[in-house]
Amino acid sequence: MGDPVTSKCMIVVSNRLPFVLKRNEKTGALERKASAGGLVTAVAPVVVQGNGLWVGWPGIHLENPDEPIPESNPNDNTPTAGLLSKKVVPVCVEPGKFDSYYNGSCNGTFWPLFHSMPDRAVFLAEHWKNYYSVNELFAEKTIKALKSLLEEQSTATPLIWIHDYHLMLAANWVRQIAEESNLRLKLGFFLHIPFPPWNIFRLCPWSDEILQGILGNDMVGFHIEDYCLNFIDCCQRRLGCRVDRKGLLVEHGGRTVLVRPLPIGIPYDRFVKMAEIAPKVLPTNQKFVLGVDRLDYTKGLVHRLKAFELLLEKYPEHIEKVTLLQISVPSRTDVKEYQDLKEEMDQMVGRINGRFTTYNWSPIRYIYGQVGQDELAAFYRDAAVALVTPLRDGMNLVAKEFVACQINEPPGVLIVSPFAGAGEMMHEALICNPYEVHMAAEIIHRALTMPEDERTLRMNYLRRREKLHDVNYWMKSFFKAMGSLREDGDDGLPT
Ligand code: ADQ
Repeated sequence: MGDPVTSKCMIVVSNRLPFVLKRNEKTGALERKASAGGLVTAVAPVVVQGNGLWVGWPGIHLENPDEPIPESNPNDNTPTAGLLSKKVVPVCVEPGKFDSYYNGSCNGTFWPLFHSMPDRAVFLAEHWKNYYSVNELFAEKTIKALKSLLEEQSTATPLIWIHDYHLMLAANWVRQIAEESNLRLKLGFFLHIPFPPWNIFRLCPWSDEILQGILGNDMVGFHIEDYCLNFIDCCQRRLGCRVDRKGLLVEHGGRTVLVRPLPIGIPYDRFVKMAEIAPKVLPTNQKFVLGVDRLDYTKGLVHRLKAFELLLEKYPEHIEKVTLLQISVPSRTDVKEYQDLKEEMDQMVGRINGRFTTYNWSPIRYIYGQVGQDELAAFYRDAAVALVTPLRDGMNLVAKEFVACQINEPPGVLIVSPFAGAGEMMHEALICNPYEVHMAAEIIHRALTMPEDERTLRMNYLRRREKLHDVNYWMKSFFKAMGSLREDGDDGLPT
């Protein structure tokens, strides 16, 4: 969609930098390693092309926090290629504290709670204390970055864009220090995961502080309106704020905070191009049902395998003709729940394969690892069906990437869960409640046997919507919501 959006003066603040640093075992030198994940795919190109800075944890404990960040490798073709080291501000946290903040609070408390899985959430005052102080540290680093940007561009009003549930408290401190030091800024926040309803959110012992922290921003964005309304409801019921549900506004501390649904998109044209040139990797003598996910309990992977097993049981005509290709990228591997999930997946794949494998076919091909973007595009392009069946998901970029890569005629079919943000808007997909595995098996069968003209009709609508609402559109919507899109509409730069 047109030229990419760039920003004159923007600081992105997120838990991780858009790449991680690794130490070369032989030379001891630091090297960059690309990360998988929604945020990087979406935001990195914008910071690369604009005059921005990125504040975040470098993925490694640096004994010397001033050790220079290496430049990207010349062969790097990831979204962060071209992000110069001077645009990167690492936040170094002592390992014990980081573990408590990240694995304890972020992944142990907020991830399950915000995905409406409170039984999995652990509430520990010690983790909260570290969450609090790491957020404070991020705020201090952000202020430092803000000062350096203002020195370079004294006339600009920098836009600070804080991301996700790791940093829900940071805005308040940034605002406070900026006001004391008379610094200009605009603060925006985007939550990449769902915001839960009041009856779930209220279980958090620190709910007031979280709401107050988020309300330190001028604008708060969520993927869909449901999450906006949940947030507004919590502000009213917990803090007693005056709210406007229609206008999506919350009054707090003498300011009015804008709450906006900003559904994230993907770099659509880049995926189409990748699909056009990626060599074939899948055999053509059978149909592939594709799953691509981080290995996470929210993604509904165990339910998915069960549904596929039921499909083979109920419809044996698919035996030797259809294969489930499940690609799971390792995630949060130090957390026990994730280790348990890996074990469960390994066992299930083994059991189902043991049950159905014939001498020339196995029902499930399971890749536990990250795959390259070109290979991923080829999988998306050549799969007959994509199974995007999370139990709960903020948006889900895989559904969108699959649709973008569907350049073959006739196209494949997207199956999506109504509990993903994507399921709220990709109406022409087959909608599948992942909890009822028998129904899910029926829907996979329906997708595999859908007439060509229906597939084409559905996919055309899906592709059109994703092309229009791509990642540039998302960025523009964010800038517009911040009231900082240039009036002349020339280049979409925030002023
Ligand atoms: P995630 O939970 O990481 O993101 P998702 O939106 O699906 O989920 O994004 C995953 C990204 O990782 C995709 O771009 C995908 O291509 C890539 N990926 C996944 N598995 C891979 C593999 N094995 N190899 C290579 N790449 C792989 C969070 C929220 C989501 C929200 C995004 C963006 O949980 O709901 O959509 O942020 O806001």
